[in-house]
Amino acid sequence: MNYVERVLDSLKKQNPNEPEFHQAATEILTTLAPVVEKHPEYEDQALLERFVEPERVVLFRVPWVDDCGKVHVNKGYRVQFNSAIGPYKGGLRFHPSVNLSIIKFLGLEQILKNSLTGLPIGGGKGGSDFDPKGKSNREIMAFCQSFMTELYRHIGADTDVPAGDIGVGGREIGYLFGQYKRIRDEHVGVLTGRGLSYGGSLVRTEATGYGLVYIVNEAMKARGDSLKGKTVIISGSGNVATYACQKAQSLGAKVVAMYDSNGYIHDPDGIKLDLIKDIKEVKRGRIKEYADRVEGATYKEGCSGIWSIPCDVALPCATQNEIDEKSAATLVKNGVKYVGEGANMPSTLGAIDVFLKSGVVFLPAKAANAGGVATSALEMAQSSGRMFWSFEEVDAKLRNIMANIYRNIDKAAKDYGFDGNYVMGANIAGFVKVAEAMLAHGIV
Ligand code: NDP
Ligand code: 2IT
Repeated sequence: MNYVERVLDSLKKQNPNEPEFHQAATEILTTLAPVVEKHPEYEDQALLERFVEPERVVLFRVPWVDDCGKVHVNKGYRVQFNSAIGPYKGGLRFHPSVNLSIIKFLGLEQILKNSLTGLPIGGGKGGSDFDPKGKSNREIMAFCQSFMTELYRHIGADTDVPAGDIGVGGREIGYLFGQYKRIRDEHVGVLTGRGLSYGGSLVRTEATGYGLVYIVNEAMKARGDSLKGKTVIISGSGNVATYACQKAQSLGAKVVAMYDSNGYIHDPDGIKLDLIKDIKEVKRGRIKEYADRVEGATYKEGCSGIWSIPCDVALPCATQNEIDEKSAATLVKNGVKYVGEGANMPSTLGAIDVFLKSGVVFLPAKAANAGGVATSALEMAQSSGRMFWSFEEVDAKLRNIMANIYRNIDKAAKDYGFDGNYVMGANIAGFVKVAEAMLAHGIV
């Protein structure tokens, strides 16, 4: 076995029952083989072994009381994975599926994503198996306050800066921030995605979806192509999906399908985004309602059917492993040309293989959805500098960051002889900087 294989093998033995973590580590490490070959000092210094082991894992109890007076207990997590290039940075996910494997896969991905932004942020991730669906505002607040009553001692504006992810948006960040400030008596940039009235940044809400479309657009431009007139499918209907849809439409694309965790809608005339926002953001309802309100639109139960709708561009923006090998093959058969991952690890290893072998332009999550965390880092900069940039300023910086990411992953892929393979390009470009910093710090 070579070095990479040995590290992967031992990771699987030491961390059994963590399939998502194994999947992310496999995707990353197998592409790093050519880098490791060039740098024998990595093996001497056990760099890969250190890279895949989180610096710290915090697991805690989150007790809270519902509106009927019943006491509940959830699990809370924060994985502080790697702080070589900056303070730990990464979102919090509240979803019943959350477990250590999922938080670790997200944390590992986050290290390289954050490195790709070119900004000084390390990698971390956290969350809870708490299910926000159907909960009252008071219950959400009670949960967030209890969660922060433990988390506050592990985070800080220069230590670890959480943000949102699935199930954690502006409302939750507000309650979490309020409790942190009350306990610590500090009004600092300890969370990003804050409201504009208390230190948030313009564009952070839109950033992940906008950034995704910006990088897809870069890849299209490089091929003399554009989004104008293209048919697009977007999975999910949350934060990332909504703003990916808005930006794709503003660049002339026709988005014809979206979903939530129950099923998908197909509107051949083009999705009316205001209606989606009203149903999902304002009423926190189900996407099914869209088909009741729009003539010509249809709703189907279940999610995977969405990938059988023919499209030029597919933007998975919901969750991990939403595109398997079979769905990938269907997309290819129906002529998809570009796939941009808004969600984290939405394609299985088999699906990625299908896309790469079919010549689809595949932009992997750690590059394609980095606009969110990049804008979080811009929020941190504004907080530290006690400044507030305009929408245009932040948007221009985001656009520039996404264009740089595209250039860097394209170049890294070419430099290592894998032209157009952005899985290789993103992993290598992200890793090299982290590895350099880790080596400089000695054995820590
Ligand atoms: P939201 O909670 O705002 O939206 C999530 C969307 O995905 C909802 O439509 C939800 O459906 C759907 N969804 C969630 N879980 C499942 C599931 N198991 N099966 C089917 N559909 C599901 O989250 P975000 O938009 O913030 O996050 C979406 C993805 O983007 C995640 O992978 C996240 O890690 C990633 N991401 C987010 C960033 C951010 O800034 N927010 C930055 C980078 C990546 P329903 O409404 O039914 O729950
Ligand atoms: O997956 C991600 O990059 C996020 N959920 C955003 C993290 C952040 O710190 O803004």
